[in-house]
Amino acid sequence: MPADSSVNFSVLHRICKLVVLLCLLHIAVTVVFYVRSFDFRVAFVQNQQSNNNITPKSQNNKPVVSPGLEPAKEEKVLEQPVKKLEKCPETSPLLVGPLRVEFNIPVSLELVKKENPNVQPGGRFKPKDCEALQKVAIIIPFRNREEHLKYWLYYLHPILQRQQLDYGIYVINQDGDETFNRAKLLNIGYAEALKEYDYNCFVFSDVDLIPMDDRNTYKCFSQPRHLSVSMDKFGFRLPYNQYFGGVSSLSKEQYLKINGFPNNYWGWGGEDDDIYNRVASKGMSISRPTGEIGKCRMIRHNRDKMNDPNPQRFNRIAHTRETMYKDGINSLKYQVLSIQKLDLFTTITVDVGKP
Ligand SMILES: [Mn+2]
Repeated sequence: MPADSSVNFSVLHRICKLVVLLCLLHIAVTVVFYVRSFDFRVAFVQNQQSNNNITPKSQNNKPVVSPGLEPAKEEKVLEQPVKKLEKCPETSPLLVGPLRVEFNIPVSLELVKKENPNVQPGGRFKPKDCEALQKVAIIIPFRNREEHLKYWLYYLHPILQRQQLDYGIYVINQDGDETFNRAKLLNIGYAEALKEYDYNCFVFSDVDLIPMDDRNTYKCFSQPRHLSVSMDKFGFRLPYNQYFGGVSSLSKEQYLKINGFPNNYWGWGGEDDDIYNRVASKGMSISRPTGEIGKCRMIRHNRDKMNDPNPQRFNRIAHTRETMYKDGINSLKYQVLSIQKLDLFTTITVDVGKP
């Protein structure tokens, strides 16, 4: 055998040794990782059992984020999402679009309560899985309309929850039999709701108006919003361009900019046009949903007692720009007679005085 081939053979021998060594190393590393991942899985199962109160979302997320952590560290990471929620998306993924709205089957408060187990006393709610973008107080001027209120709660609570709002329902009940004063009740709702929570948006809704599409979000926009834009009562059309009645929303800033609403419109009509004038005089415009999304139904009813058309309304509307700084949230006077935190709403009964 020539010397050449013996050298070749010894080189080959070394290479083979190296390959075998590498293979062993590879197997060793694989075994170590396999055993460690097995340990971790056991630890995770234990974690799950001892942390049943943690939301399912965080349980699913954590092991993916940090698969190599020891059990003790893992627990610490799991606690965090409970304290700091992510902001809710601009458009809620829970919306379903057009809704069927009917008033022929009577509904009871017990039924509404059963169907909305997540609503807290006083009619409060906030989403569990994300931080709501707005804190919305919904103000309903009220007197002797219990039947309408039941339908309103029946339809609105599920809608408002799907809209992922941090909201509270305030029914402002005018005591006594004097002439009704819608706008003053709205002012009172604004003032009373703020005593309770740091709301930044106010939705003012008549008790008999139900939206027919949950994409009509009960929140605030960069301009004051008119929400009840196509009511069945008006053939699903806006009765006139300046119409601001029914359901509207103003942010706290927008509301304060116009000094709130007038306190001296007694009886039916005019106060919504006065509010429109206030908004326009401050250079703001009215934001609205499309006619399709803004469809809503009004519960049919006869005119209430002590809410006849106000004959002074035309004269008052003509002078909004002069009167709005004297008459509004800065001149509001009333007396709270009672505050009741019920399961589905807060009732505030007030003495608003008389004309
Ligand atoms: Mn009505």
